[in-house]
Amino acid sequence: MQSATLVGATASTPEYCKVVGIISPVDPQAPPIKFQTNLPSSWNNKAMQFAGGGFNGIVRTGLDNVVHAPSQSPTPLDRGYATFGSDSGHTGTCTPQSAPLGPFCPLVDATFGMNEEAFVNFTSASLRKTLDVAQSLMIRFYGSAPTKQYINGGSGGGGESLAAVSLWPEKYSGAIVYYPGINTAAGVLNNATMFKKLYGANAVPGSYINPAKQAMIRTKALAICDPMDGAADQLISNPDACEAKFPVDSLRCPDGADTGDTCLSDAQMKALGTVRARNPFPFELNNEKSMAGYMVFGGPATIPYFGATPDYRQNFNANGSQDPIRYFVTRKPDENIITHDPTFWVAQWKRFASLKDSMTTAANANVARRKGVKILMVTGVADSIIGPQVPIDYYTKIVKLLGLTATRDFFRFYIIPGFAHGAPGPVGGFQATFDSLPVLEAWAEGGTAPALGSLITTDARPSAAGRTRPLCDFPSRPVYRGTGDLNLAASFKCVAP
Ligand SMILES: [Ca+2]
Repeated sequence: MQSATLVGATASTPEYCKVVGIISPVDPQAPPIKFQTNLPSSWNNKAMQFAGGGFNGIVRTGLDNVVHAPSQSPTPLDRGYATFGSDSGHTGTCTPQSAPLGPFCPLVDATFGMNEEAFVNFTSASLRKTLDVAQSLMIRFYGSAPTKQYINGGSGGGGESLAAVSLWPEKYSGAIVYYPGINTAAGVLNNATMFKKLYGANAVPGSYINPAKQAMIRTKALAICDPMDGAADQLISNPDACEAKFPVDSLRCPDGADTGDTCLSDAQMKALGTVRARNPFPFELNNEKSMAGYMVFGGPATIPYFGATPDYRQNFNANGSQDPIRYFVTRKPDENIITHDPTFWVAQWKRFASLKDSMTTAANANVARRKGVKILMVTGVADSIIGPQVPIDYYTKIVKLLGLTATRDFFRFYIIPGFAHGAPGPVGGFQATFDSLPVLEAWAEGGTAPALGSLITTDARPSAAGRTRPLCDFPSRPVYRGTGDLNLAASFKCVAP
Protein backbone atom coordinates (compact mmCIF):
# COMPACT_ATOMS: atom_id res chain seq x y z
CA MET A 1 0.00 0.00 0.00
CA GLN A 2 1.37 3.39 -0.95
CA SER A 3 -1.47 5.52 0.40
CA ALA A 4 -4.87 5.24 2.03
CA THR A 5 -6.94 8.41 1.96
CA LEU A 6 -10.40 9.08 3.32
CA VAL A 7 -12.31 10.94 0.58
CA GLY A 8 -15.28 12.97 1.79
CA ALA A 9 -18.79 12.49 0.45
CA THR A 10 -20.12 14.57 -2.44
CA ALA A 11 -23.69 15.01 -3.63
CA SER A 12 -23.46 11.79 -5.64
CA THR A 13 -20.62 9.75 -4.12
CA PRO A 14 -20.51 8.57 -0.50
CA GLU A 15 -17.42 8.82 1.72
CA TYR A 16 -14.81 6.20 0.82
CA CYS A 17 -11.25 5.14 1.58
CA LYS A 18 -9.06 5.38 -1.52
CA VAL A 19 -6.24 2.83 -1.40
CA VAL A 20 -3.42 3.08 -3.94
CA GLY A 21 -0.61 0.54 -4.13
CA ILE A 22 1.49 -1.84 -6.14
CA ILE A 23 1.79 -5.60 -6.44
CA SER A 24 5.51 -6.28 -6.72
CA PRO A 25 6.80 -8.51 -9.52
CA VAL A 26 8.81 -11.71 -9.07
CA ASP A 27 11.23 -10.70 -11.81
CA PRO A 28 12.99 -7.53 -10.60
CA GLN A 29 13.07 -6.34 -14.22
CA ALA A 30 9.29 -6.60 -14.58
CA PRO A 31 7.10 -3.59 -13.82
CA PRO A 32 4.78 -3.77 -10.78
CA ILE A 33 1.02 -3.99 -11.05
CA LYS A 34 -0.34 -0.61 -9.99
CA PHE A 35 -3.81 -0.74 -8.46
CA GLN A 36 -6.49 1.35 -6.81
CA THR A 37 -9.20 0.07 -4.47
CA ASN A 38 -12.07 2.23 -3.20
CA LEU A 39 -13.79 1.20 0.02
CA PRO A 40 -16.99 3.10 0.82
CA SER A 41 -17.61 3.71 4.53
CA SER A 42 -21.18 2.51 4.05
CA TRP A 43 -20.71 -0.73 2.12
CA ASN A 44 -23.37 -2.71 0.28
CA ASN A 45 -21.25 -5.88 0.73
CA LYS A 46 -20.60 -6.06 -3.01
CA ALA A 47 -17.58 -5.38 -5.21
CA MET A 48 -17.00 -4.33 -8.82
CA GLN A 49 -13.75 -5.00 -10.68
CA PHE A 50 -12.90 -2.73 -13.61
CA ALA A 51 -11.08 -4.50 -16.42
CA GLY A 52 -8.76 -2.67 -18.81
CA GLY A 53 -8.85 -1.92 -22.52
CA GLY A 54 -6.54 -2.18 -25.51
CA PHE A 55 -3.21 -3.45 -24.22
CA ASN A 56 -3.94 -1.79 -20.84
CA GLY A 57 -1.20 0.35 -19.28
CA ILE A 58 -3.46 2.84 -17.49
CA VAL A 59 -4.63 2.27 -13.90
CA ARG A 60 -8.37 1.64 -13.86
CA THR A 61 -9.33 3.67 -10.81
CA GLY A 62 -12.75 2.09 -10.22
CA LEU A 63 -14.26 5.56 -9.91
CA ASP A 64 -16.02 5.42 -13.30
CA ASN A 65 -19.35 3.96 -14.16
CA VAL A 66 -19.65 0.53 -15.72
CA VAL A 67 -18.99 0.57 -19.43
CA HIS A 68 -21.60 2.54 -21.44
CA ALA A 69 -23.96 3.20 -18.52
CA PRO A 70 -26.16 6.29 -19.02
CA SER A 71 -24.55 9.44 -17.63
CA GLN A 72 -27.31 9.93 -15.06
CA SER A 73 -26.98 6.40 -13.67
CA PRO A 74 -25.11 6.13 -10.32
CA THR A 75 -21.66 4.56 -10.49
CA PRO A 76 -20.95 1.34 -8.58
CA LEU A 77 -19.13 3.40 -5.93
CA ASP A 78 -22.17 5.71 -5.68
CA ARG A 79 -24.27 2.60 -5.08
CA GLY A 80 -22.05 1.49 -2.18
CA TYR A 81 -19.84 -1.00 -4.02
CA ALA A 82 -16.20 -1.48 -3.19
CA THR A 83 -14.50 -0.93 -6.54
CA PHE A 84 -11.05 -1.61 -7.92
CA GLY A 85 -8.84 -1.90 -10.97
CA SER A 86 -5.21 -1.96 -12.05
CA ASP A 87 -2.91 -1.21 -14.98
CA SER A 88 -2.42 -5.00 -15.50
CA GLY A 89 1.29 -4.70 -14.76
CA HIS A 90 2.82 -2.08 -17.03
CA THR A 91 2.59 1.64 -17.77
CA GLY A 92 1.81 2.42 -21.40
CA THR A 93 3.84 5.11 -23.14
CA CYS A 94 2.54 7.38 -25.89
CA THR A 95 4.39 7.88 -29.19
CA PRO A 96 3.94 10.51 -31.93
CA GLN A 97 1.97 7.87 -33.83
CA SER A 98 -0.42 7.16 -30.96
CA ALA A 99 -0.67 10.78 -29.74
CA PRO A 100 -3.91 11.42 -31.69
CA LEU A 101 -5.63 9.01 -29.30
CA GLY A 102 -5.14 11.57 -26.52
CA PRO A 103 -5.54 10.15 -23.00
CA PHE A 104 -6.09 6.68 -24.48
CA CYS A 105 -2.73 6.51 -26.27
CA PRO A 106 -1.06 4.40 -23.52
CA LEU A 107 -3.59 1.66 -24.33
CA VAL A 108 -1.98 0.89 -27.71
CA ASP A 109 1.58 0.45 -26.35
CA ALA A 110 2.48 -3.25 -26.52
CA THR A 111 6.24 -2.94 -25.88
CA PHE A 112 5.84 -4.37 -22.36
CA GLY A 113 5.47 -7.78 -24.02
CA MET A 114 9.27 -7.98 -24.27
CA ASN A 115 9.18 -8.84 -20.55
CA GLU A 116 7.77 -12.29 -19.87
CA GLU A 117 6.17 -11.50 -16.50
CA ALA A 118 4.55 -8.31 -17.82
CA PHE A 119 3.21 -10.33 -20.75
CA VAL A 120 1.80 -13.08 -18.52
CA ASN A 121 0.26 -10.46 -16.25
CA PHE A 122 -1.38 -8.87 -19.30
CA THR A 123 -2.78 -12.17 -20.57
CA SER A 124 -4.92 -12.50 -17.41
CA ALA A 125 -2.72 -13.21 -14.37
CA SER A 126 -3.02 -9.57 -13.22
CA LEU A 127 -6.80 -9.90 -13.04
CA ARG A 128 -6.55 -12.53 -10.30
CA LYS A 129 -3.72 -10.78 -8.46
CA THR A 130 -5.69 -7.52 -8.42
CA LEU A 131 -8.84 -9.35 -7.31
CA ASP A 132 -7.04 -11.12 -4.45
CA VAL A 133 -5.40 -7.93 -3.20
CA ALA A 134 -8.66 -5.96 -3.35
CA GLN A 135 -10.64 -8.65 -1.56
CA SER A 136 -7.95 -8.98 1.13
CA LEU A 137 -8.22 -5.21 1.66
CA MET A 138 -12.01 -5.58 2.02
CA ILE A 139 -11.54 -8.33 4.59
CA ARG A 140 -9.16 -6.10 6.56
CA PHE A 141 -11.36 -3.03 6.24
CA TYR A 142 -14.82 -4.54 6.68
CA GLY A 143 -14.06 -7.89 8.27
CA SER A 144 -15.52 -9.88 5.37
CA ALA A 145 -15.19 -10.59 1.68
CA PRO A 146 -17.91 -9.31 -0.66
CA THR A 147 -21.02 -11.43 -0.99
CA LYS A 148 -21.20 -10.58 -4.71
CA GLN A 149 -18.22 -9.89 -6.96
CA TYR A 150 -18.77 -8.47 -10.45
CA ILE A 151 -16.45 -7.42 -13.27
CA ASN A 152 -17.04 -5.13 -16.26
CA GLY A 153 -15.14 -3.96 -19.29
CA GLY A 154 -15.11 -3.22 -23.00
CA SER A 155 -12.80 -4.33 -25.80
CA GLY A 156 -9.64 -5.76 -24.20
CA GLY A 157 -11.47 -5.31 -20.89
CA GLY A 158 -14.48 -7.18 -22.24
CA GLY A 159 -12.17 -10.06 -23.11
CA GLU A 160 -10.64 -9.81 -19.63
CA SER A 161 -14.10 -9.92 -18.04
CA LEU A 162 -14.96 -13.11 -19.91
CA ALA A 163 -11.54 -14.56 -19.11
CA ALA A 164 -11.93 -13.82 -15.37
CA VAL A 165 -15.34 -15.47 -15.01
CA SER A 166 -14.13 -18.40 -17.15
CA LEU A 167 -10.92 -18.97 -15.17
CA TRP A 168 -12.29 -18.34 -11.68
CA PRO A 169 -16.09 -18.74 -11.87
CA GLU A 170 -16.28 -19.47 -8.14
CA LYS A 171 -15.09 -15.90 -7.49
CA TYR A 172 -17.62 -14.02 -9.63
CA SER A 173 -21.39 -13.56 -9.72
CA GLY A 174 -21.57 -11.77 -13.05
CA ALA A 175 -19.98 -9.73 -15.79
CA ILE A 176 -20.88 -6.80 -18.04
CA VAL A 177 -19.04 -7.29 -21.32
CA TYR A 178 -18.84 -4.98 -24.34
CA TYR A 179 -17.29 -5.88 -27.75
CA PRO A 180 -14.89 -8.34 -26.10
CA GLY A 181 -11.31 -8.82 -27.24
CA ILE A 182 -11.38 -12.60 -27.34
CA ASN A 183 -9.72 -14.99 -29.75
CA THR A 184 -7.06 -12.29 -30.08
CA ALA A 185 -4.19 -14.39 -31.40
CA ALA A 186 -6.46 -15.73 -34.14
CA GLY A 187 -7.61 -12.20 -34.91
CA VAL A 188 -4.04 -10.97 -35.21
CA LEU A 189 -3.02 -13.93 -37.38
CA ASN A 190 -6.10 -13.37 -39.52
CA ASN A 191 -5.17 -9.70 -39.97
CA ALA A 192 -1.56 -10.60 -40.74
CA THR A 193 -2.74 -12.96 -43.49
CA MET A 194 -5.15 -10.36 -44.84
CA PHE A 195 -2.80 -7.37 -44.78
CA LYS A 196 -0.03 -9.41 -46.40
CA LYS A 197 -2.40 -10.17 -49.29
CA LEU A 198 -3.51 -6.53 -49.52
CA TYR A 199 -0.14 -4.81 -49.10
CA GLY A 200 2.63 -7.42 -49.30
CA ALA A 201 5.08 -8.11 -52.11
CA ASN A 202 2.53 -10.25 -53.97
CA ALA A 203 -0.36 -7.77 -53.69
CA VAL A 204 -2.07 -7.04 -57.00
CA PRO A 205 -1.11 -3.54 -58.24
CA GLY A 206 -3.99 -1.08 -58.13
CA SER A 207 -5.96 -3.09 -55.56
CA TYR A 208 -6.13 -0.29 -52.97
CA ILE A 209 -9.70 0.93 -52.44
CA ASN A 210 -9.48 4.68 -51.84
CA PRO A 211 -11.69 6.67 -49.44
CA ALA A 212 -13.99 7.92 -52.23
CA LYS A 213 -14.67 4.33 -53.33
CA GLN A 214 -15.10 3.31 -49.68
CA ALA A 215 -17.74 6.04 -49.29
CA MET A 216 -19.42 4.83 -52.48
CA ILE A 217 -19.63 1.29 -51.06
CA ARG A 218 -21.04 2.56 -47.77
CA THR A 219 -23.68 4.64 -49.56
CA LYS A 220 -24.79 1.68 -51.67
CA ALA A 221 -24.81 -0.65 -48.67
CA LEU A 222 -26.93 1.77 -46.69
CA ALA A 223 -29.38 2.22 -49.58
CA ILE A 224 -29.84 -1.54 -49.91
CA CYS A 225 -29.57 -2.72 -46.30
CA ASP A 226 -31.05 0.11 -44.21
CA PRO A 227 -34.66 -0.63 -45.32
CA MET A 228 -34.29 -4.39 -44.66
CA ASP A 229 -35.47 -3.78 -41.05
CA GLY A 230 -38.51 -1.81 -42.21
CA ALA A 231 -37.15 1.55 -41.02
CA ALA A 232 -35.24 4.04 -43.16
CA ASP A 233 -33.34 5.29 -40.11
CA GLN A 234 -29.73 5.06 -41.36
CA LEU A 235 -29.28 1.94 -39.21
CA ILE A 236 -28.55 -1.52 -40.58
CA SER A 237 -30.03 -3.96 -38.07
CA ASN A 238 -29.02 -7.26 -39.63
CA PRO A 239 -25.44 -7.18 -40.92
CA ASP A 240 -25.43 -10.89 -41.79
CA ALA A 241 -28.40 -10.48 -44.10
CA CYS A 242 -26.80 -7.39 -45.59
CA GLU A 243 -23.57 -9.28 -46.31
CA ALA A 244 -25.51 -12.16 -47.82
CA LYS A 245 -27.86 -10.12 -49.98
CA PHE A 246 -25.70 -7.20 -51.11
CA PRO A 247 -25.17 -7.55 -54.89
CA VAL A 248 -21.38 -7.49 -54.80
CA ASP A 249 -20.98 -7.78 -58.57
CA SER A 250 -22.85 -4.49 -59.01
CA LEU A 251 -19.74 -2.74 -57.68
CA ARG A 252 -17.57 -3.88 -60.61
CA CYS A 253 -16.56 -1.35 -63.27
CA PRO A 254 -18.06 -2.38 -66.65
CA ASP A 255 -14.79 -3.59 -68.17
CA GLY A 256 -13.00 -4.42 -64.93
CA ALA A 257 -10.60 -1.48 -65.31
CA ASP A 258 -10.45 1.37 -62.83
CA THR A 259 -12.72 3.96 -64.43
CA GLY A 260 -13.25 6.19 -61.40
CA ASP A 261 -14.72 6.30 -57.92
CA THR A 262 -18.18 4.99 -58.83
CA CYS A 263 -17.01 1.40 -59.22
CA LEU A 264 -14.23 -1.11 -58.45
CA SER A 265 -11.65 -2.56 -60.81
CA ASP A 266 -11.08 -6.31 -60.92
CA ALA A 267 -8.02 -5.88 -58.68
CA GLN A 268 -10.12 -3.96 -56.14
CA MET A 269 -12.95 -6.50 -56.36
CA LYS A 270 -10.40 -9.17 -55.49
CA ALA A 271 -9.09 -7.10 -52.55
CA LEU A 272 -12.64 -6.63 -51.23
CA GLY A 273 -13.09 -10.39 -51.49
CA THR A 274 -9.90 -10.90 -49.49
CA VAL A 275 -11.30 -8.82 -46.63
CA ARG A 276 -14.62 -10.68 -46.68
CA ALA A 277 -13.17 -14.18 -47.04
CA ARG A 278 -12.76 -16.74 -44.28
CA ASN A 279 -9.01 -17.04 -43.93
CA PRO A 280 -7.51 -20.47 -43.35
CA PHE A 281 -4.60 -20.45 -40.87
CA PRO A 282 -1.28 -22.17 -41.66
CA PHE A 283 -1.65 -24.00 -38.31
CA GLU A 284 -4.28 -24.46 -35.61
CA LEU A 285 -4.70 -21.97 -32.78
CA ASN A 286 -6.71 -23.29 -29.81
CA ASN A 287 -8.22 -25.90 -32.16
CA GLU A 288 -9.32 -23.19 -34.62
CA LYS A 289 -8.32 -23.58 -38.26
CA SER A 290 -9.71 -20.35 -39.68
CA MET A 291 -11.53 -17.17 -38.82
CA ALA A 292 -14.61 -15.55 -40.31
CA GLY A 293 -14.02 -12.72 -42.77
CA TYR A 294 -14.97 -9.11 -42.10
CA MET A 295 -18.40 -7.65 -42.75
CA VAL A 296 -17.88 -4.74 -45.13
CA PHE A 297 -21.47 -3.89 -46.13
CA GLY A 298 -23.70 -4.47 -43.11
CA GLY A 299 -20.87 -4.02 -40.64
CA PRO A 300 -18.37 -1.28 -40.08
CA ALA A 301 -17.70 -0.30 -43.69
CA THR A 302 -14.44 -0.73 -45.52
CA ILE A 303 -12.15 1.98 -44.21
CA PRO A 304 -10.53 0.05 -41.34
CA TYR A 305 -9.10 -2.46 -43.80
CA PHE A 306 -7.96 -0.09 -46.55
CA GLY A 307 -7.26 3.03 -44.54
CA ALA A 308 -7.13 6.66 -45.62
CA THR A 309 -3.97 6.27 -47.71
CA PRO A 310 -2.39 3.37 -49.63
CA ASP A 311 0.35 3.25 -46.96
CA TYR A 312 -0.59 0.37 -44.65
CA ARG A 313 1.51 1.96 -41.90
CA GLN A 314 -1.21 4.64 -41.63
CA ASN A 315 -3.76 1.89 -40.99
CA PHE A 316 -4.94 1.55 -37.37
CA ASN A 317 -5.86 -2.13 -37.66
CA ALA A 318 -2.57 -3.02 -39.37
CA ASN A 319 -0.58 -1.34 -36.62
CA GLY A 320 -2.81 -2.84 -33.95
CA SER A 321 -1.94 -6.30 -35.27
CA GLN A 322 1.71 -5.62 -36.03
CA ASP A 323 2.53 -4.75 -32.41
CA PRO A 324 1.42 -8.09 -30.94
CA ILE A 325 3.48 -9.84 -33.64
CA ARG A 326 6.49 -7.77 -32.60
CA TYR A 327 6.15 -7.87 -28.82
CA PHE A 328 4.07 -10.96 -27.97
CA VAL A 329 4.95 -13.48 -30.70
CA THR A 330 8.45 -12.84 -32.06
CA ARG A 331 9.77 -10.36 -29.47
CA LYS A 332 11.50 -8.68 -32.42
CA PRO A 333 10.68 -4.95 -32.37
CA ASP A 334 11.46 -4.63 -36.11
CA GLU A 335 9.20 -7.48 -37.25
CA ASN A 336 6.85 -6.35 -40.01
CA ILE A 337 3.25 -7.51 -40.49
CA ILE A 338 3.43 -7.72 -44.28
CA THR A 339 6.67 -9.72 -44.37
CA HIS A 340 6.10 -11.80 -41.21
CA ASP A 341 6.03 -15.55 -41.91
CA PRO A 342 3.99 -17.17 -39.10
CA THR A 343 5.18 -20.67 -40.03
CA PHE A 344 8.61 -19.82 -38.55
CA TRP A 345 6.93 -18.97 -35.23
CA VAL A 346 4.37 -21.71 -34.72
CA ALA A 347 5.23 -22.45 -31.09
CA GLN A 348 5.20 -18.76 -30.20
CA TRP A 349 1.83 -18.21 -31.89
CA LYS A 350 0.35 -21.19 -30.08
CA ARG A 351 1.72 -19.95 -26.78
CA PHE A 352 0.20 -16.50 -27.33
CA ALA A 353 -3.16 -18.10 -28.13
CA SER A 354 -2.94 -20.44 -25.17
CA LEU A 355 -2.10 -17.75 -22.61
CA LYS A 356 -4.48 -15.09 -23.91
CA ASP A 357 -7.42 -16.95 -25.40
CA SER A 358 -7.66 -20.60 -24.34
CA MET A 359 -10.00 -19.85 -21.42
CA THR A 360 -12.79 -18.16 -23.40
CA THR A 361 -14.31 -21.34 -24.79
CA ALA A 362 -17.89 -22.57 -24.77
CA ALA A 363 -16.86 -25.35 -22.36
CA ASN A 364 -15.46 -22.82 -19.88
CA ALA A 365 -18.57 -20.67 -20.24
CA ASN A 366 -20.56 -23.75 -19.28
CA VAL A 367 -18.48 -24.12 -16.11
CA ALA A 368 -19.29 -20.49 -15.29
CA ARG A 369 -22.98 -21.26 -15.90
CA ARG A 370 -22.87 -24.15 -13.45
CA LYS A 371 -21.29 -21.85 -10.84
CA GLY A 372 -24.16 -19.40 -11.25
CA VAL A 373 -22.32 -16.66 -13.13
CA LYS A 374 -24.57 -14.31 -15.17
CA ILE A 375 -23.19 -12.55 -18.24
CA LEU A 376 -24.52 -9.57 -20.21
CA MET A 377 -22.62 -9.13 -23.49
CA VAL A 378 -23.19 -6.23 -25.88
CA THR A 379 -21.58 -5.45 -29.21
CA GLY A 380 -22.08 -2.99 -32.07
CA VAL A 381 -22.97 -3.89 -35.63
CA ALA A 382 -20.56 -1.22 -36.93
CA ASP A 383 -17.48 -2.18 -34.87
CA SER A 384 -14.35 -2.29 -37.03
CA ILE A 385 -11.78 -2.94 -34.29
CA ILE A 386 -13.38 -6.09 -32.89
CA GLY A 387 -15.84 -6.98 -35.60
CA PRO A 388 -19.30 -8.24 -34.58
CA GLN A 389 -18.39 -11.65 -35.98
CA VAL A 390 -16.02 -12.19 -32.99
CA PRO A 391 -18.65 -12.20 -30.20
CA ILE A 392 -21.19 -13.75 -32.60
CA ASP A 393 -18.80 -16.66 -33.15
CA TYR A 394 -18.21 -17.09 -29.39
CA TYR A 395 -21.91 -16.93 -28.52
CA THR A 396 -22.85 -19.27 -31.36
CA LYS A 397 -20.45 -21.89 -30.03
CA ILE A 398 -22.02 -21.64 -26.55
CA VAL A 399 -25.50 -22.07 -28.03
CA LYS A 400 -24.26 -25.03 -30.07
CA LEU A 401 -22.92 -26.67 -26.90
CA LEU A 402 -25.81 -25.90 -24.55
CA GLY A 403 -28.82 -25.05 -26.67
CA LEU A 404 -30.55 -21.67 -26.61
CA THR A 405 -32.60 -22.21 -23.45
CA ALA A 406 -29.66 -23.21 -21.24
CA THR A 407 -27.56 -20.44 -22.77
CA ARG A 408 -30.17 -17.82 -21.94
CA ASP A 409 -30.25 -19.10 -18.35
CA PHE A 410 -26.89 -17.41 -17.80
CA PHE A 411 -25.80 -15.51 -20.92
CA ARG A 412 -27.48 -12.70 -22.83
CA PHE A 413 -26.04 -11.22 -26.00
CA TYR A 414 -27.29 -7.97 -27.53
CA ILE A 415 -26.09 -6.53 -30.82
CA ILE A 416 -26.79 -2.85 -31.47
CA PRO A 417 -27.23 -1.38 -34.97
CA GLY A 418 -25.12 1.70 -35.76
CA PHE A 419 -22.88 1.26 -32.70
CA ALA A 420 -19.14 0.89 -33.31
CA HIS A 421 -16.23 0.34 -30.91
CA GLY A 422 -17.62 2.45 -28.09
CA ALA A 423 -18.51 5.23 -30.52
CA PRO A 424 -21.12 5.88 -33.20
CA GLY A 425 -20.52 4.05 -36.47
CA PRO A 426 -19.35 5.81 -39.65
CA VAL A 427 -22.85 6.25 -41.07
CA GLY A 428 -26.14 6.52 -39.21
CA GLY A 429 -24.35 6.20 -35.92
CA PHE A 430 -25.74 5.22 -32.55
CA GLN A 431 -23.94 5.99 -29.26
CA ALA A 432 -25.38 3.17 -27.20
CA THR A 433 -26.04 3.53 -23.49
CA PHE A 434 -27.70 0.88 -21.37
CA ASP A 435 -28.26 0.81 -17.61
CA SER A 436 -26.80 -2.68 -17.28
CA LEU A 437 -25.81 -2.93 -13.62
CA PRO A 438 -29.36 -2.93 -12.14
CA VAL A 439 -30.27 -5.59 -14.73
CA LEU A 440 -27.31 -7.74 -13.75
CA GLU A 441 -28.06 -7.29 -10.03
CA ALA A 442 -31.70 -8.33 -10.47
CA TRP A 443 -30.55 -11.43 -12.34
CA ALA A 444 -27.54 -12.49 -10.24
CA GLU A 445 -29.03 -11.55 -6.86
CA GLY A 446 -32.80 -11.74 -7.33
CA GLY A 447 -32.92 -14.52 -9.89
CA THR A 448 -34.90 -12.35 -12.30
CA ALA A 449 -33.58 -12.80 -15.81
CA PRO A 450 -34.20 -9.89 -18.19
CA ALA A 451 -37.39 -10.62 -20.13
CA LEU A 452 -36.79 -11.05 -23.84
CA GLY A 453 -37.20 -7.76 -25.67
CA SER A 454 -37.73 -5.81 -22.44
CA LEU A 455 -34.50 -3.82 -22.35
CA ILE A 456 -33.76 -0.65 -24.24
CA THR A 457 -30.67 1.24 -25.31
CA THR A 458 -30.59 5.01 -25.69
CA ASP A 459 -28.58 6.92 -28.31
CA ALA A 460 -26.53 9.38 -26.22
CA ARG A 461 -25.55 11.67 -29.12
CA PRO A 462 -27.07 15.12 -28.51
CA SER A 463 -28.35 15.18 -32.11
CA ALA A 464 -30.24 11.93 -31.54
CA ALA A 465 -32.65 13.60 -29.08
CA GLY A 466 -32.75 10.55 -26.85
CA ARG A 467 -33.90 8.04 -29.46
CA THR A 468 -34.21 4.48 -28.18
CA ARG A 469 -34.12 0.98 -29.61
CA PRO A 470 -34.92 -2.38 -28.04
CA LEU A 471 -31.95 -4.49 -26.97
CA CYS A 472 -32.74 -7.64 -28.89
CA ASP A 473 -31.48 -11.02 -27.72
CA PHE A 474 -29.23 -12.37 -30.47
CA PRO A 475 -30.02 -13.63 -33.05
CA SER A 476 -33.17 -11.48 -33.07
CA ARG A 477 -32.85 -7.90 -34.38
CA PRO A 478 -34.99 -4.78 -34.09
CA VAL A 479 -37.58 -4.56 -36.88
CA TYR A 480 -39.93 -1.59 -37.31
CA ARG A 481 -43.58 -2.38 -36.55
CA GLY A 482 -44.66 -0.28 -39.53
CA THR A 483 -46.26 2.48 -37.48
CA GLY A 484 -45.10 4.72 -34.67
CA ASP A 485 -42.28 7.11 -33.89
CA LEU A 486 -38.97 5.99 -35.45
CA ASN A 487 -37.17 7.36 -32.39
CA LEU A 488 -38.97 5.11 -29.89
CA ALA A 489 -38.00 1.56 -28.99
CA ALA A 490 -41.71 0.71 -28.65
CA SER A 491 -42.07 1.14 -32.42
CA PHE A 492 -39.75 -1.85 -32.95
CA LYS A 493 -40.05 -5.54 -32.17
CA CYS A 494 -37.26 -8.09 -31.86
CA VAL A 495 -37.48 -10.57 -34.72
CA ALA A 496 -35.31 -13.61 -35.32
CA PRO A 497 -33.87 -13.65 -38.84
CA1 LIG B 1 -32.84 0.59 -40.89
